[in-house]
Amino acid sequence: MRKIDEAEIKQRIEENIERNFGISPYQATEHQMYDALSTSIKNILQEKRKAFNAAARAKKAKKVYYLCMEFLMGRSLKTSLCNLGIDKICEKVIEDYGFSLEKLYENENDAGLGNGGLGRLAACYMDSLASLNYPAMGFSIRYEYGLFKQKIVDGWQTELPDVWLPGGEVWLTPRPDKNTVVKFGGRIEQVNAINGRMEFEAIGAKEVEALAYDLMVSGGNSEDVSVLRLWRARNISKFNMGSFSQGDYMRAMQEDNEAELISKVLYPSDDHIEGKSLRLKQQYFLVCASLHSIISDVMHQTRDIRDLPDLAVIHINDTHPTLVIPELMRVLMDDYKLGWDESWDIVCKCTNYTNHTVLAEALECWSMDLFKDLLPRIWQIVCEIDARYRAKAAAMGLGQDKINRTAVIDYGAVKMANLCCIAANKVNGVSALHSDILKESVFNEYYRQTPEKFMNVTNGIAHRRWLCYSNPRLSNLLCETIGDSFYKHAEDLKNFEKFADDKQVLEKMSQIKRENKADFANYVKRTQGKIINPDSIFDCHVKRLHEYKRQLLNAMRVLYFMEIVRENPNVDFAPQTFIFAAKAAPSYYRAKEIIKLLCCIEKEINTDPLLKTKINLVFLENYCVSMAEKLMPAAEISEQISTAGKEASGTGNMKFMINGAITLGTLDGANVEIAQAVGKDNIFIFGKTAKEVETLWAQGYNSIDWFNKSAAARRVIEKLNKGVGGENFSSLVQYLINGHGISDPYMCLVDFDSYLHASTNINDFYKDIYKWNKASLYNIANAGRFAADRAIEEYAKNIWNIKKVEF
Ligand code: 26Q
Repeated sequence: MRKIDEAEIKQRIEENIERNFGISPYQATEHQMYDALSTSIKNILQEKRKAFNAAARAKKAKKVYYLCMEFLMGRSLKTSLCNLGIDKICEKVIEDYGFSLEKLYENENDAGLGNGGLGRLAACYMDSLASLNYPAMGFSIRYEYGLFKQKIVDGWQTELPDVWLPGGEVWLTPRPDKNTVVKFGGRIEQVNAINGRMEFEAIGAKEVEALAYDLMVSGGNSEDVSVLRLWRARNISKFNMGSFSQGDYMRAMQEDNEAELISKVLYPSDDHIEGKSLRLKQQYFLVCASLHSIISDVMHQTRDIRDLPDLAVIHINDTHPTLVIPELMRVLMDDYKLGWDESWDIVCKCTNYTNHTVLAEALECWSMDLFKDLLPRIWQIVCEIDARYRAKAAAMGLGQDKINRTAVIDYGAVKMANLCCIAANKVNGVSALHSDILKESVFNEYYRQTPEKFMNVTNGIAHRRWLCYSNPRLSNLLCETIGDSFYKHAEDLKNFEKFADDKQVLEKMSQIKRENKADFANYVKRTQGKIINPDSIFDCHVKRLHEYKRQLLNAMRVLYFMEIVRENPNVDFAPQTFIFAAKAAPSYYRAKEIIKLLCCIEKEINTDPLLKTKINLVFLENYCVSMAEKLMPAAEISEQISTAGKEASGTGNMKFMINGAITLGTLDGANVEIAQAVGKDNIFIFGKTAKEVETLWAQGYNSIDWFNKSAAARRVIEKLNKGVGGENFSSLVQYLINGHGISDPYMCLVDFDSYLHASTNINDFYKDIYKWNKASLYNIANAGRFAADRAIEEYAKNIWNIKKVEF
């Protein structure tokens, strides 16, 4: 890495402040200083990227193009400084100008262009790709508004727009040279080509301009910088002159808005799929513009489009960018004049698909009518893919039923996951358990047809961001004990096991956790006005709100503890703070009702002086990446309690683990592998397994039986019936035991007693600080395998077949 010194940083800052604001650094406001430093860093990254690109090109290196509708990047300044290794230098420079670097960081809005796990995973992978010197580019949409800001009003979630621009623009570089055009609708006409080939033209299609903005993602102590290209939609024709000349001024202006709507806002739901035309437009917009970039990138290096599979591999992250399959077919056939078979062969070689869910309601389907109208040429191609698949399946002897279930189009709907499984070179799940479920049930038929396609890559997190930079105290202790090699090689954390019986180290861990908890308590007080006791156990349940993640089960547990303490105020119960944070999809009523319940529990506790000394619950508003970075280092218990078989992987579980929190969880998603990694003494597992859940379900689950079996559950239900914090929750009682149709669909009642039991055990365990810290140490020491670096190495080797650019 080229050395960047203090003088260079100063010079760049001074130039930027002069150019942008016409002042000297000593006259700047804090925000102007933030702006100037960020611009300086962006420029450094751009220069690095240029050099890396030149090296990659010279080697004709194959590049991965990662397509995803979401990238939950969070803040850039701190990570970039740390990754470049210039945080200390910058701290000094900024102090010389009279500012604090820590405070400067707070000027940056989170780039919240994602809902949760899927988008954050994409962001972590960009970091690792750059850190490991793999040639890579990400593509997404430059949403004007990211995920909504959550405000709790009287216990209910309300949503406010997340205005991250223009502030966030500092990190974006407009790339007018990369702009392109995306066409929607129109009528497809077959035109006679000279050589007798069929050729197609879209008549009357609406054109939308895609404007490119690049965001640089630095690697940790590496030569590479990844680029995330974000597309913004703009009306191309500027104004419909026809409408103007007819005097229809308002209509002309309105049409202008319609195109721009495409990149206006991120869809805020990650559970059920609404077949909205705007969402399909967003997906095609992303795919079409990105593919244009990919192909022009490749055609800079070769004259023959047939070289595409040697130079490019496209990743379809969840089904949202599936349209890249038919779009690439269209480009190869219509623009490059290849035949069907040759095009199909290239498409199959170039595309790979990761699945992130097995929930039936989250599998993407599009209505045929919508599809046909919006994307007529793509529709033709999808029909042909469907017809050819059906013919092939029939020839293989598949029954009609199976053919219908596995084909692309069925019952007037286009099934995106099916299209991916048919076309993609590799299909992978995101944890061992999840990948097995894909093979055994959801994609079983494809697995039988093409077993070699199916892979597992267990998710990983950017450990530099989530450990080294978020938790400097723990990082320093690690450096003092095992050296700093874990920064580049997360597996080296394993060496920390040697200190498992070192009382000094264990005591230091206690001290670090206590300091981190105090920092977090201050942050909560400052930003949310809530008081939490840093001497209580921090038990954390933070993630999107969803029935399957069972925040309701946790709420039931807290209600039960409240009853116990009320009944016997002298009960042996170490003070505990239950920390919740979660956003609910705006249209998901049940999720909002659960937030309301949590807020009512909080209220009830706060009005009971006795209870308050033992139990505290806080619901933190507006959970986001920056909040998570402050919470993880302070967490002691990590709640990972989804119904087994439902959480594909989870990644929060890994962030907690690497910061020394102990998991209280079910055998679901990556928890299974966490349990294997740390051993049964260092994790608290409870509840039914995925297989048991499936069997119970198949037998006809009846929640009343479980209600009758559990005295504790009856007590909680009674409490819910009486009301919490002065509000009535009988509808949740209905949901759990008297609902019409299926009650308690995520089996809270089944796992309740076993959850209580495990909670009591973990609390007893906490009483011995050496035992606790030893378990915590084993968690840290074995978290290396959950680093994104490991996941990216697996993708590179087993799925993408790409090589690092060596220097
Ligand atoms: C689809 C169509 C229309 C509107 C929205 C969507 C949509 C958007 C986001 C559907 C799903 C998502 C996000 C899914 C997600 O975050 N899944 C999580 O992915 C993580 C990374 O692999 C896993 O760790 C989690 O287990 C999984 O739930």
